[in-house]
Amino acid sequence: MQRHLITSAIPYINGIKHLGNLVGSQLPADLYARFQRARGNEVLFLCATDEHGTPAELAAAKAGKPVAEYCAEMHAVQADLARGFRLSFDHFGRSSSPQNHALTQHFAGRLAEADLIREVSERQVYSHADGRFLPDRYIEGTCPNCGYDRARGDQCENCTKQLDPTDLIDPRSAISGSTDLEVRETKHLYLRQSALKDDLDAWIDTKTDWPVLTTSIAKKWLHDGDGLQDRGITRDLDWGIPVRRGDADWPGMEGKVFYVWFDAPIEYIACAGEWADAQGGADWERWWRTDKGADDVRYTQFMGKDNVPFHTLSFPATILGSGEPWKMVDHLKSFNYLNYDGGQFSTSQGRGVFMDQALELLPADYWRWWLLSNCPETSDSEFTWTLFQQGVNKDLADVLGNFVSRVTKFCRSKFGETVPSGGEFGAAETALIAELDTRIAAYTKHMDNMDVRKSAQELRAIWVAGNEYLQTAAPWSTIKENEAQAAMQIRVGLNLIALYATLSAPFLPDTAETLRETLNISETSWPENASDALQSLDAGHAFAVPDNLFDKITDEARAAWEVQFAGSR
Ligand code: B3M
Ligand code: ZN
Repeated sequence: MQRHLITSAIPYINGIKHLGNLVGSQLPADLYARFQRARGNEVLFLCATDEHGTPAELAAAKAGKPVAEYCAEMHAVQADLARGFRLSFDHFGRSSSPQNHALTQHFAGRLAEADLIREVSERQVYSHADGRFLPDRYIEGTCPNCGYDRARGDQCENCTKQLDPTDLIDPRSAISGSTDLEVRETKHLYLRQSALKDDLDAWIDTKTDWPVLTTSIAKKWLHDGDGLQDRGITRDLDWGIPVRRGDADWPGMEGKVFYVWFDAPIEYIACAGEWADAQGGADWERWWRTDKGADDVRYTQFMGKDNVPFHTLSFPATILGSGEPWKMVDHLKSFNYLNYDGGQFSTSQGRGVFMDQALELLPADYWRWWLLSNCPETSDSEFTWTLFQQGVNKDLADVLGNFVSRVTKFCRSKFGETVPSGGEFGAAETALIAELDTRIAAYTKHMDNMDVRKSAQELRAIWVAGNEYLQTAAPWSTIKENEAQAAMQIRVGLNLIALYATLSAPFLPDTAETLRETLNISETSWPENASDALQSLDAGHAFAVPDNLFDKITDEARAAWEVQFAGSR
């Protein structure tokens, strides 16, 4: 039995996530976790909300609520939607948890002891009207390079030039619009990543099975220009984890908090502590400390491509720098972007379909199937209502749903609602078994490798194989001359449904559950071989005919949704 630690990038707290966010980390992570559990492996699957940083503060202010209250509410909302999409986290934690406070401060203390933190005096823009220092991207002004009048303090969106806030002409606060700004001296802590460059380089070199895309991003940051830069890990904000050195105060750092990207990945570890506490004291260190049993854990992270540098460099720098035996990531699965109907999904512009809206339209499995089978794996991919309608109607309704309906209804009408007896396997069944053996092996391999689209294609092919068998065997004709043979054919059909329940469960957990209830079977184990799998339901076993598994999306519904989602939320 293998042990799999699986984490999804933790979604920001400020608002409900769109389908592009969902398919870029949480959903494929869930697919993998469900698959590994189904294989009989031990899994700890963790996710959380990322609750610190300026966006959280601003969203709370906009909602007119204290930040802590806002975060607690939004965590509950996101947890509820995660359940709605059947994301099977062992724990859905919060980066604002006491466990993460303690652990983040612990890491900072260890890094300071290892002389990996230095203090830097900086000049930063303070806004009197807002009563706060402004992060670079919350300062707007005119670009000195191209004259664009809405350039941000970190970069000009128009000409892409990297900027310093002090470069901007006529700078103003992007929060209030106020021009009453002042440059003030403030002190911050920097993590000396440059001192860890060789260690990181050597560690990345051991990751020979990582996609080139991932290692090349890491190598670029390590070697381009002046090489890996030290990173500010503190901020002048009210909301966040107070800067401390372990349990001790940090003189000169009063009133400051750690930068959100410093504490967010540490939450992967703290979340295991939250999980353990919620279990009444389970042993979480056996998942995270290589000196306490985690050396045989395989750790996989899922994330969008923009998160890769933080997971290949910043977080590993924190761990390596601590000098403690924490488990480091083994495999890192990253995704490109899902676009929405010719543009981008956008939280700030409310463009696209958001998780709550999706579940109001259709059950989770429709979305899970389409999103996973079209996920932006090797390149960006696109959601359109037409593509969505096609995928759902063809794959789910015509192939899987139709198969289940035909087999169960035919059986009921000719043999009643029990698995019929009689007949022997012949050439058609032998051929089906051979095809299934090949395909199940391929499917299992793709799932193990996290090749999501290939997995979906193979699963679809397995459903198609059943349809083709049924079409060729044609029990509705066979029964006219040879009832025993028709009984055998339909028995194969019913066993195929049981097999589909098992194989489809990682993609379609609710449908799998319905199929198991229909067939009156409990949790099934991953098939060893197709021959046994097709003989798992004995003659005489009672079943029920399910309601239609999937409704087709009509052209009217599609057209209405296109209009409904054309504007912004
Ligand atoms: N919250 C960004 C994102 O959701 C950030 C990920 C943190 S992972 C430690 O894409
Ligand atoms: Zn510009």
